[in-house]
Amino acid sequence: PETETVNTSIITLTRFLTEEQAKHKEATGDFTLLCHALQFSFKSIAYYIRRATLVNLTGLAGSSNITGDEQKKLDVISNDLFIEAMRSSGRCALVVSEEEEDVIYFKDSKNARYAVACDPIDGSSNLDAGVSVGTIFGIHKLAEGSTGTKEDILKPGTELVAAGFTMYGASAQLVITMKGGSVNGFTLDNGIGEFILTHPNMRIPRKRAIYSVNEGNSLYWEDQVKQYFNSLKEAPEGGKPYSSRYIGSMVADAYRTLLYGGIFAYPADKKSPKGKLRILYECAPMAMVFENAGGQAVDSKMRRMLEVVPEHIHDKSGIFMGSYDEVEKVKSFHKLSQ
Ligand code: AHM
Ligand code: MG
Repeated sequence: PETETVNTSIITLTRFLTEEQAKHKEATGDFTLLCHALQFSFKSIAYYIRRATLVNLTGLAGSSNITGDEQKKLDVISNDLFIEAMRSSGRCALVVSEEEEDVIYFKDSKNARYAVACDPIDGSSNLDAGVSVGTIFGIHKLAEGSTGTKEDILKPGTELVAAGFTMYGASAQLVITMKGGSVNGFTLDNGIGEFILTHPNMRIPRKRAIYSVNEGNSLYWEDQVKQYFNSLKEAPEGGKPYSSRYIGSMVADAYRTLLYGGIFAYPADKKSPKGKLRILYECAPMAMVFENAGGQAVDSKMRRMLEVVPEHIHDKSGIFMGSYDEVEKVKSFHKLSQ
């Protein structure tokens, strides 16, 4: 009879981070500790999302349940969890969150050298239907001698020391990349509560006939964007048109694009000339993941997304990201129209 073989040589995120730290002689362990705090917040958010419907966490914040208790919406809880994890790590000087109007400074974290941008629950309009959502994060290092100011985070994505996201889907998937490094994917094993390295050195396929965009906005698109997407619906000689896939949670759409290839876009348009997605905690971290996996990410002016510098913490941008060749095609349509 066949005996079940158990793989005992697994790489947990904890082990991975420790081994990464050992590669850098000058490392103090601060970054590793910060990542442990991130890991904790992802596990907690994943846990709450799984229980959401059962414990009445869906719906609007501010509403109350039968017993009159104040109910918190999941994105409020996730935001609180994330910020508390960053504060208690002692390694984070400031946080920018989609849920907070202003920068949050942790003045008690005297020796903190990092600044973190995050969207605690991206795609929250999907939450109540149980559709995949995610957390996006980007980590910057403070300037030499700085104790943490807005300028430490209003930087281009090229300065990010690490970035990634967690998708809460059928399982929780964590994707992380460090400056100049590869992209690694981990799956949360709920049984043992550990993120396990399941997708080492992720590489996005060079091309794939899948596009992901909210086509309901096409009325407002610029001509070159219309022409580009229309071209994908034409069948080449002996071939087929592209397939369309749109979840409406960027993390889920981006994760699929990373694995299968294709293009994800949220272009700037006549209704939203600056686009919808936020540079600091949506566009730049994703762009870093896509570039480090061999893909590309550009804004609606076809500038490299990672080089775009936000003026304000919640600044938005149009974005096209995906397989290398698919983004080249987007660029060629924009050149044609100039
Ligand atoms: P959110 O951060 O408020 O959830 O908004 C961001 C989300 C992205 O996940 C997704 O790509 C986009 O908004 C979907 O927008 P739309 O509903 O306009 O297609
Ligand atoms: Mg968001």
